[in-house]
This record gives sequence, C-alpha cells and structure tokens, in this order.
Amino acid sequence: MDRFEEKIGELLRLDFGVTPDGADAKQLYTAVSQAAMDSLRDGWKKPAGKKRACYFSAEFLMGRLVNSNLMNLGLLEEADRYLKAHGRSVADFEQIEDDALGNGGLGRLAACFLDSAATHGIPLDGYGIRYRYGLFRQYFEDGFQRERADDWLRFGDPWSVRREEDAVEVRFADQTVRAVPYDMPVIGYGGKTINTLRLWQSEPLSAFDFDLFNRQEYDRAVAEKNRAEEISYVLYPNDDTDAGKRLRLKQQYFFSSASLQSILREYLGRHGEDFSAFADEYAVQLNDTHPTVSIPELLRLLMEEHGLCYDEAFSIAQRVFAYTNHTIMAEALEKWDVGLFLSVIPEVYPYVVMLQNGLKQALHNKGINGADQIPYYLVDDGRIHMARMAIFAAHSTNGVARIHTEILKETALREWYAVWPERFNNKTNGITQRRWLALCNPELSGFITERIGDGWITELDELKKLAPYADDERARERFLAIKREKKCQLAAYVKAREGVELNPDFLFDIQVKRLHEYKRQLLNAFSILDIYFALKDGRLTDFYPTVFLFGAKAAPGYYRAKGIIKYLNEIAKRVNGDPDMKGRMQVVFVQNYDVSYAEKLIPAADVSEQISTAGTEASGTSNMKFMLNGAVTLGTLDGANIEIVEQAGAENNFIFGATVEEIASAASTYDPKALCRDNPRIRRVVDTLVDGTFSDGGTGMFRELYDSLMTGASWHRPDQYYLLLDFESYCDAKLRVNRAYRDRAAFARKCLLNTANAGKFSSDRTIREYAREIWGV
Ligand code: GL7
Repeated sequence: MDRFEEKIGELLRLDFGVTPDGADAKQLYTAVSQAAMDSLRDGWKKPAGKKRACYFSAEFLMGRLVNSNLMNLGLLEEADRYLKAHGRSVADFEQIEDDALGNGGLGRLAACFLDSAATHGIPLDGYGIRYRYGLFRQYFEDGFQRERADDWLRFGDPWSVRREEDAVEVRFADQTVRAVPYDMPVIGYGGKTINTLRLWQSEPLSAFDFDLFNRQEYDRAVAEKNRAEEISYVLYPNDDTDAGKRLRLKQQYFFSSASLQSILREYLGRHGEDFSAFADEYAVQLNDTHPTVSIPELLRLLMEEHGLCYDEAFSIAQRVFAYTNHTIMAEALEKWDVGLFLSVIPEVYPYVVMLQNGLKQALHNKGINGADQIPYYLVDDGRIHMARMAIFAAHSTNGVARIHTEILKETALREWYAVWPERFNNKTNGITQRRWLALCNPELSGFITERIGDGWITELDELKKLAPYADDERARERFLAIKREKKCQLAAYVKAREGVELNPDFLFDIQVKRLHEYKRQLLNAFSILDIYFALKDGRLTDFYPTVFLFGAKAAPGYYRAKGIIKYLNEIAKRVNGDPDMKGRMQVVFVQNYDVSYAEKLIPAADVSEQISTAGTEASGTSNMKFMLNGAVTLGTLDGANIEIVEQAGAENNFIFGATVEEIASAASTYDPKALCRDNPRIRRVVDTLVDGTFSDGGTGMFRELYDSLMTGASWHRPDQYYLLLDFESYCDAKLRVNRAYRDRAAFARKCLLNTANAGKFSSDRTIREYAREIWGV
C-alpha cells in the first residue's frame, strides 16, 4: 500500500472513525479528496519572478472536481482500484454535487481556461466569488420549472483552503466587510503545474456583537453578520441579461477590490512602493463587464493609497487590463445608474469621472470631438457604460468567435473600432478535452488512443490522424458500438433521474443549453410538432425513430423562457402518451441540466442542435463538445458553428437558415403573420399555442408566447428571433439528418470526421493565444 492509500485510510479513521469498508460515499469522497490535496501540497507554490495572468470572473462553473483532479494528478486509476477493493468505485462520487458557481457558457469557459493553462504551464490564476449558493437546482412540477437553492457546501469543500492571513477589507457606503479567500488548486494534466482559483467569501468584520447579545437584542446581534454574508450569498441566475441590481454591483465591487488588493499586497511585498514593474508582472483579463469596476478601483488604490498621479495610474491600468466581450445582446451590456453607483461605492465614482475626462482628451488628441458623439460617453443619460469603460481603459478587447468579433467591429462597437482598431482581436472559444472527452467518454478516448496514441490529451490537433479511420469499416463499426454504449449509459441515468425509458436504438437528437428566446428552443418545439403531425397524417412514412432530448434552465424571472419549458413538457406528454408514436418518436426534457448531466448527454448524441438566430450566439461551446464526441451539428451559420463547419466540412454537418446578412435584409419585410396565414404547416404548429391543443394551466403563458411571435412586445418587433423565417429550412434539414442516419456507415463517417477535425476547439489553443497575444506570459 502506498502513501496515497495509507492517507485515505488514516483520514477515514481520524475524521470519521470508520474503516474503508464501513465508510459511506461522502466520507470516502472527503478522504480521497483530502489525501489528493495532501499529495500536492509541496507543488502548490507560485514560482517567483514570472509574469502572471489573472482571470477576473464573476463565474467559474467548475463541475465536479474529484474525478478531474484525480485524473490530472494521475491518481484516478489508483483511487478506483482502492475503492473497488472496498466494494465501491469512483462512480459512487456521482451523488456528490457539482460545483455550480456559474450560469452557462461564460462560467464554464472560465473553468476550461483554468484547466488548459495549468496543463500547459501558463501562470494563470482565477479570481471570483465563493457563492454560498450556486445556480439554482431545477425540477418540474406539472411541467412547470421550479427552483430550489443549490446547497453545494453540504458535502463539504475538501478542495479549498481558507487563507485567513490573506483576508482584506472592502468598503461600501453603508458597510465594510472582510473578504476571506478560499484557494483551490488548479491542477494541470500530469500534475506539473498547479495554479490557483481564489474565491472570496464575504464576512463581517467581527463575527458577533456580544454587547447586543448580552442585552438580549439577538436580532440586531446577528443582523450585521447577515448583511455582510449577503454579498457572497447567491449567484445571480441570469444568463446573457443584465441584472442591474444593487446587490449585484456590490458583488462585482467586492471581488474586484479584494482581488486587486491581494495582487497589490503580493507585489508590494516584492517591490515596495515602486510600481514601475507592476504591469510587467500582472495581466488581468476581465471576463465580460462584470469585473470592470476593477478599472476605477485600481486607479483609486494606486492614487489614494500609493500616491500615483492619474497619468501614471492610468498607464499601468491600461497595460494590465484586457477585456473579453461575450455577447452583443443589448440587454446584457451592463450599465450602472449613477445614483445607484454613488449610493454603493461613492469613493469609486470620482475615478469614473476621471476616466470620462481622460477619454475626452484621448479622443481630442485623435482629432475626434467625442463630446458630440453619444457612443463615446462613459456616463451617458445618467448611466455608466461598463463596456465602453473597458474598451477605453484596457489595451485589448476580444470577441469569442470570428463572426462575433466581426460583428463587434462592424456593428455593435463600430465607433470604438474606428478609433482604436489595434485593440480589437478575436479569440475563438475552446473546451478542455480532458473533461469533455477523456473523462466523460473513456470508451471513445480508448478507441482514439488505440489508433493514434494519447498525444491528443494535451495536443488536440493530433486528432487529425484519426481522419483516415473514417474510411475504415471496422473503425466505423467500433465507433457505432461505442456510441450505442454511451446511449445505454445515458438511458440508465435518465431512467434513474427522470423515470423515463429511452431506447438506445433511436437516433438521439439533443439540445442542451440555457433557455433563451434567441437560442430558439421554441423553433425546435415547432419542428417536432410538425414531424408529429406529419407522422399522424401519414405524410411522413420513412422517419427514423428519434428521441428529442432537452435540458435547460430558465432564469427564474424570465417568464417567456418558463413558458417555453412548460410548452415542451406539454409536447412531451402528448407525444410520449400517444400509442401511435411508440417506437417512432419520443420527447424528453431532463431536469436540472448541469455540468455532470452534460457529461452524460453529450457523448450519447448523434445530432447536436445549435439553432440560434444568426448573429445572436456569440460563440457557443456545447457545439464544440458535441463535435468532439462525434455528433453532427444541425445548426445555423452562427457563432462558432461557422468555424466548426469550416473544420469538419459542410458535407459532414447539416446547416440551414438565414445568414447574418440575410437576417439583416429580411428585417424590414419579415412578416410572421403573413407566413402563418399562407403556410398551413406553420399555422398548424403555431396555433397549438392558442387553440387549446395544449394547456398552460390557465397561466396565459402560451398566449403570451403566441403574441410575442405575432405582434411582439411594445418595445420591439414581432418574432425578433425569426423563428418562422427559418422554420421550413430547419424542418427540411432535420429530415435530411434523419434520412442520412439510415445509412449508418456513412453517418459514422461524418461523426468520425467531426471528432478528427475538432482540434481547433481545444481551450489549450485558445489559452495559448490569450497568453501570447494579450498577456505576454
Ligand atoms: C456567453 C455567450 O452567450 C456564448 O455564446 C459564449 O459561448 C459564452 C462564452 O464566451 O459566453 N455570453 C454570456 O453572457 N453568456 C454566455 O454563455 C452567459
């Protein structure tokens, strides 16, 4: 027995008083995790004298850490062997909750970046918030979404270390709190580099007011504590929308200020008050506008506490900060009401004004009279525009897929691009193949490694060598057998979680992502109904049996998104309850889609639904995960889909719908009412929202959805995501995939070519581009 196993036994004995055979899953999880932590303690130190990059992000959607950490440390097999010897396995850790401190793509991207940087020896640390409650847990009640708190800490947090000595104070107008960091090791594959994810927890300056307590004023005694803890209490469940709330601004300032203070403290320890090397030692990437208040805060710290003048401070800030834009959706670009800002962090506001003046001067120097042009105001109409501030004060602004960056330059941010074109650059997103292939699909990983070796685990471009196997009959058969195996595993999981039976011989067509109008789950619903009616009417006779799977959380306040969930659940009830559909078609909406569910769903997919309105999905990242696991994309020319098809070949995917240009030119003539009137297929499916086919339980949700398509809300046009414009081409494409699936060998070839060409979409490639082109590390 080696050191690791000994340590597990010892921890079980000392912490829980149990033997390995008597321990439950949670105790084993804790002991195995702590033993692994123990093994890396020596390697977890910041090497001196190197520039470090800091990823400031309000979200890190890490998912379950135990398996990935054990894998990266090279302990996964040993742990599993140990557990098996005691009648258990790492699969038992599935009951341990995910670490869901993020909403969706933006937070998961941050997690993939940390994994990639550590794997490739890039010094990158994450800085964020240790939310007490992560993204809500979802369940359905009569087809309606319900939410529960995500109490992720109830299994303990063996992967974090509280660093009392590094606590700092953060000051607001109405309170001062202690920010206490919890550090998590970010372990690169092979365990050579260990970076840090530092998450801040908000606490009161003094735990408890004993004076009040003694006077029996219990409520007031704990009130202060509660008010402090409130700041890091819960993640805002909004995805691609701006919360615009006071508490949200507090959260942003809280972690921005704490992170900057922590970096400054480190730097001062090495250099004293000489700031000349600061920008050579730190780069800070702002993940969306959420941490942008870091810019005036750094100015404040440098000027007020260290006596620098504005020009010196600004020059440092500009060299340190870089900004990533993740969306062009107007409703997601953060703007803070000046009054609110002043009431929360009045001490920071003067620095916003200085930046505004600095901008005016900079524009003047370029011969532009910014004062005449609204887009150049940082403070405009009583609101502070955080994206504008980031573009002006940072040296780099990047989009997250080629088309997204083009849209930023040509449309969304064109005035800024005109002034500072050199600041704009693209960094197409990526995903880590360690979690999204090696860990979630050991069967396909084994298949690949047998044929081309395991170099792909750290250099995904190696997958190119797999391409010739797409023409090898035996390889294709093996691939199909693995896909079936993954479907069986998913079926068992779905049976246990949802109580629904899936048939592994069906085509698996999957759309999993946050529920949002622009992602067009409603269009998918319409196409399913269209097929359903065609099957019922006997118009469609050669349909290959298909299960349409959905997973999506709706922001709790997003009424329409919740209506779409209810509608899909009604469709599922109808289709699955119809004896005519037995063996032909099934619709399943799984509950509480999260990282761990994704790890089961994605490897089992034949078809990846990526159907956003062209120009709306900045990049998407699940599209890359499906591709890597050998699914074909049924999608629009939007976000990274464009680059996926470019890599894997249009002939191996199923592209449909209007392009960005076509959407733009349809804008003035598009008439959903007329389409409904003139096209009986469209009319029939859309009418199910209002003709009594389905019940929304008397909520009026379906009528509201109908109206959103036909008349629009007062502030925008009807069907602003052009569902009905793309309806026919989408349905055609869906049937094209379905027919293609009958020729299993030809379909397997397409799937394999998708996997073989996924190399570009490794977050290893992305993070190296950030490191080289933005941070200089
Ligand atoms: C997002 C984009 O919507 C998504 O397309 C992108 O892949 C992701 C990561 O860059 O960022 N922007 C955003 O606000 N959220 C996203 O997922 C929540």
